[in-house]
Amino acid sequence: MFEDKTLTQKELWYALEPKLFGIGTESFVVGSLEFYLSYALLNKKLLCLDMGHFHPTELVSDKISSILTFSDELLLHVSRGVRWDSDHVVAYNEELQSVFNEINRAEAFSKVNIAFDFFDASINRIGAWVIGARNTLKAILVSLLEPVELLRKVEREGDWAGRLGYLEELKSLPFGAVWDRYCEMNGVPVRDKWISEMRVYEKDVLSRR
Ligand SMILES: [Mn+2]
Repeated sequence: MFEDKTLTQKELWYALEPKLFGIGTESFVVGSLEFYLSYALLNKKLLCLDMGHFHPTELVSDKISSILTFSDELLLHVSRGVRWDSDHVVAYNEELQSVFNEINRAEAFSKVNIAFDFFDASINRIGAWVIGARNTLKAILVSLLEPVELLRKVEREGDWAGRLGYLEELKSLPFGAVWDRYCEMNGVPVRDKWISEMRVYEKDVLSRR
């Protein structure tokens, strides 16, 4: 569908982002998932999944593999929902991890265009940006640590208890040490050291504006 387009081309892409609104418009929302998914597939546009614009019990991680079955690419708005509202600072939570696990398991990092849009006007904006960016990168890194081949093998063998067992054991492996090492290798602050750097930047740069 988008075979002649790559991330390096400065071509204007159109994406449609469905939303489930919770304030007064429940009875009629033009940009529903059903409407935009159908429109995007029919008119060869990208569908954008905003992690904060679905029903609180509806998971974006559940939708990725199904949509990629019919669309070559996808736009992912990495965000954190609060009720039906989006654009809150990305937290490292189960759904964030599940989204990237799904992308990795589907070998779809080249098909999912990952984008940010989040803020919190009540906190330092550098802090908001860094917290959300680090959490997203951490979730991507942790997804890449998953032994997907092993999981596929036990699944193919019909060893469901084995699959669930591995998935559960994976959750408490020491991924924090890998993340720390990754930060160290890339010359960025390890663990909470970025917080003091943020404070210095706030004092020396932001306060002068
Ligand atoms: Mn959005």
